[in-house]
Formats: sequence, structure tokens, C-alpha cells
Amino acid sequence: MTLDLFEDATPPPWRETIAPGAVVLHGFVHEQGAELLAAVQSVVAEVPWRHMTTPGGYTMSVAMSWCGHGWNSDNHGYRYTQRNPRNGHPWPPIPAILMALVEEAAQQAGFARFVPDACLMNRYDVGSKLSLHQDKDEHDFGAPIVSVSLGLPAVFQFGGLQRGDPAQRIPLAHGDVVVWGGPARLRFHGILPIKAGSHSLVGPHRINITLRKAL
Ligand code: MD6
Ligand code: FE
Repeated sequence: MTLDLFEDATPPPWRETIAPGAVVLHGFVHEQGAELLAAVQSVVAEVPWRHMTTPGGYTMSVAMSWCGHGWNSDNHGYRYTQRNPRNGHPWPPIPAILMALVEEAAQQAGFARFVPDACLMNRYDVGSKLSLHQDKDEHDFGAPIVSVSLGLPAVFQFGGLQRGDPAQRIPLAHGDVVVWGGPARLRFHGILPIKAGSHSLVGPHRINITLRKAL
């Protein structure tokens, strides 16, 4: 066996609790990578990747797309949207494979019957990052967020309930799923700049898919 083959071997799924209410299911969707990527591409065909401007006036290094509900930001802040303002149509539905995998992941992490209504997708190129933030624009903090990582590896910063709290650094790889709710729901978190590389399926990118109960 060559070293390459050995490194590509699928790790068995294993679960890591990073805080009360926050679990990493390592390798949980490793086998479904190609199918998930196709689902992402079908959404992106309708909602092309875009670099949003933050309420503070910065252009994000991460490109975004979405389905279920949409996402908008302007100088009034962030909010979910139900229709595409360009044509008045609803946003594309969340692909069935995502709905199924995500309910199973939430269940395994202790959140039964998670039915998301919004899916935000982030595409990171080499050097892209996401600064520390809280996810607090959803109407119901009782529901968890399920986050799927594809492509290049990343370092997830996972802090506390205050911006200045110390942050853990958690490596995330292709196929990892983070489930996060309950007492962890409002913790600050971010992604450090993505290191150069190319993933066999995704190329020089990382794609993160988060499923939420937004409205
Ligand atoms: C990312 N994820 O992994 C960004 N938010 O690219 C998030 O911001 C995030 O992974 C809430 C819950 C889980 C997450
Ligand atoms: Fe977030």
C-alpha cells in the first residue's frame, strides 16, 4: 500500500464533543461527498455565488449561495428573505439529500426531529476566512444548526458567549459535520484563513453548508 492510499482511507465516523451542546461528527458525510457537491451545484445554478457586503461596509472574502430561505445584508443588518427580489420567486428548495443527512446528524447529536427551513452555503477560496461571529438572526434559538464541511480542510475557531472569550481551534476536514445548539447555540465562532491546496473532488475550495431553522 502506498502512503497516498493510506492517507485517503476513510476514517471511521467518530464523535467529538467540543462543548455542552456542540458535537463534531467526523467523517459523517464522507461517503456522500460527490452527491452533496452535486446538490450544491444545482442550487448555485439558480443562486450564483456572490460576495456580500457586511453591514459595516466590508466585502466578505467568502462567497455565498443559499436555498430554503435566502440571506441578505445591507447597512440595516442581516436578515433572512423568503423570495428572490429579482424575480419575486421563492428561493430553490433545500435538496432532499441534505434534509435527510442533516436530520440524522442532529438526531445522533441529541437533537431529535430537526427540520431546517434555510440553508446557507459558503465557498472559501485559498486565503478566505470568516471572522468571529454569532449566529443570532434566526427566530428560534431552540433549534440547533447543522454544518457540513466539504473540500479543503479548515481550522474552526470556537469561542464562548463573549467575543473576547478564549477560542478553541478545531480542525475540520472534508465530510465532517458539526451540530451545535442548546447552551452552545450563541457561541462566537469563525474560520481561519484557508491554506493553499486542492481537494480531489472540490478543487482549491472549501464549501460549508449550514442548515438552520430561520423563520
Ligand atoms: C464555516 N460556519 O464552517 C462557517 N455557524 O464555514 C459557521 O459559521 C457556523 O459551522 C453556526 C454553526 C455552525 C457553523
Ligand atoms: Fe456561523
